[in-house]
Amino acid sequence: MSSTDETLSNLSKEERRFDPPEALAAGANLKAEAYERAERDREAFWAEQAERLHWDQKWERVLDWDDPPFAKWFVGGTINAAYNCLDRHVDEGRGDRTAIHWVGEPEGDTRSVTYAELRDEVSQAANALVELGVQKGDRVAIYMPMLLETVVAMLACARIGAPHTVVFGGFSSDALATRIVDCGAKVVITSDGGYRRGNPSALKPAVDEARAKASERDGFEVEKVLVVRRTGQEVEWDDAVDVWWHDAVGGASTEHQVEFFDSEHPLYVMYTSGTTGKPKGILHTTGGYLTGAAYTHWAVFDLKPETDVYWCTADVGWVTGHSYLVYGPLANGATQVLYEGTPDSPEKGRWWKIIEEYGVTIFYTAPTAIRSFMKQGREIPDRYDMSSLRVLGSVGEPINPEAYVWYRSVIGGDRAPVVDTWWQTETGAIMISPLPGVTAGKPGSAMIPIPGVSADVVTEEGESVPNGSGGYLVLTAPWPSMLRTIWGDDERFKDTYWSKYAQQGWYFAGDGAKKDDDGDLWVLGRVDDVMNVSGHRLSTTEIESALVSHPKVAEAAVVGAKDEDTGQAVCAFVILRDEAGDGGDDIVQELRTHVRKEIGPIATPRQIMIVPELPKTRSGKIMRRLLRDVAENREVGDVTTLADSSVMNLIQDGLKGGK
Ligand code: 6R9
Repeated sequence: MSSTDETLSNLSKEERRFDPPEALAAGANLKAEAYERAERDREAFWAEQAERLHWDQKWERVLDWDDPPFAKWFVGGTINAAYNCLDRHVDEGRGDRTAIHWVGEPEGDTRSVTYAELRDEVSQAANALVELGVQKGDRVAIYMPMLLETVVAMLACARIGAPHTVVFGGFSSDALATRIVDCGAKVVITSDGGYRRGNPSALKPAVDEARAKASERDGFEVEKVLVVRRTGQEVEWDDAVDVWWHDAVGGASTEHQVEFFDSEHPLYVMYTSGTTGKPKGILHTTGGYLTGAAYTHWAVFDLKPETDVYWCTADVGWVTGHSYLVYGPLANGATQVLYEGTPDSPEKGRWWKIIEEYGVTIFYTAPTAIRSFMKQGREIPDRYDMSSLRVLGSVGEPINPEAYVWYRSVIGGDRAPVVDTWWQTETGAIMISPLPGVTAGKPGSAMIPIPGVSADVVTEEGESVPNGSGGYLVLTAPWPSMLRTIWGDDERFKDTYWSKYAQQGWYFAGDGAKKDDDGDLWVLGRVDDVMNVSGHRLSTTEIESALVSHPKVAEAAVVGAKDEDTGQAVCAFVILRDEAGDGGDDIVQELRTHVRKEIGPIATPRQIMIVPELPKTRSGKIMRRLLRDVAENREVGDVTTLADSSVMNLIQDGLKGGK
């Protein structure tokens, strides 16, 4: 047996299965029959999903795929995303339902708004934007913390047909300037600052800098900056450009005549990093995107809008915040929590306290957060009553089996199923996931595509791999919430996603995946995270999971570093659990032996470095590129997209100091 085969069979040795709870299965929104129904007539299935929304004019054709890869969905239909997220609920008698329980970071600083109240505020903001000169088709950049006004700003843009581009508040002024210029944003919406880890942190100065950079570097002039007052900190003010939100929006009328746009009207541009330095502006349009977001939020989380309290911890500056904090839940009339701050402020149990206080029933977060809670130990969550939870979600990277089991058991009380949801900025909505009332969950596997979606794992040549083998993950049929292009760069759009399997017309996701013996999918991470050691393909994720399954390990990141002998060698960066102390003298050897035992000799790390932190982006993805720099003794590259750019110093200082 080759080492690769050995690795594969180790993977499929995961024998734990978790059946859906009986009550959940009995009352599930989507039942097993949906898979077959969708397969029989995919377009009819999607048309049925689009019926969840209000269309002013119904479409004439479900899908126009005459000029691939440029898709048009629900051709001829007219729709307004903000109307669907708000007015429709009010018109249909749900106006008094709480839309959002907003929880500020400072304790006691909370505000809950109903659908009717939110509709009024969005109408005011829409009127204010029109007053500032924003018209249908103009782009608006949003650079905000997690405030109610952030959601209001996004929906106000949607209401008037001005595509928004939300830039994560942790990004630098440089990153902001690049995005403003790339999509030509006329107006920027921001705030004086926000609260993080107990302190106000400024945002407006970065907007001032970005505006100056855009002007000096590219001759691009931002016309207006709309500023929400959140922290009350001092801000520089340019009367010709800056406008206070409370003046412009607060003083506007709550009456705003809604307009319905073509189904393919641009809804937003979300920038995501590519393999080159220039970020890609992923374009999503209205009808198909909203259909995908609403359907998946309802099906994958089994949402019951009358009784559920939903909470997604993602930042709105990330696609998950768009689909599963704004558009999906609001289109479905859900009641949800929106939390401003960090998980450990003012104390480590803050998230669990919020779950207890608001009776959260559906909770959606990222594996990186779960692993950091594992590191702190179960005593903290155990202090809170989280018996309200009935479905748990995971997104952003593969969830290690140990983290999955911990999540299900400690947070979900051995009761709530975990849905491991695979998707991308580009896919707009969840593509591969268990269904909580149907699937027997398997720790570490995202299982199979949801009804309506068609995926496969294929070889370089495009042949479907047999069960038990790995390859590239592809989506083999168009879906409504698919990206329409890269803003201003159709060629890059075709090249990046559609050229590898041009003949077959498949979407290349850029992820490696495997099918286990049952045909269930295991997403292994980006193809560029796949290492090649002595000609054997090894996944960083698999070795990370092996490390995390050791009782002393909290988190691990693995990279392939250049090696004279083997091409690449496995280098691991490991954070130990608090209770493991410094791990003991033999910790490195102990971990190497553990990996060898778990996966096989070929996977044994050449080097294991014990570190205090790992470099992560705001969406929780480990920036392996930077770790590769350390492993290959290079100067560390660009750190601007890190959530905390001082982490690399911590790691390097730690390594110099011993171990
Ligand atoms: C939603 C989001 C997309 C990439 C994707 C993959 C990784 C996301 C995953 C997962 C394994 C999951 N990814 N979810 N890998 N299992 N459940 O994360 O979008 O920021 O565009 O990242 O994230 O590598 O290709 P985005």
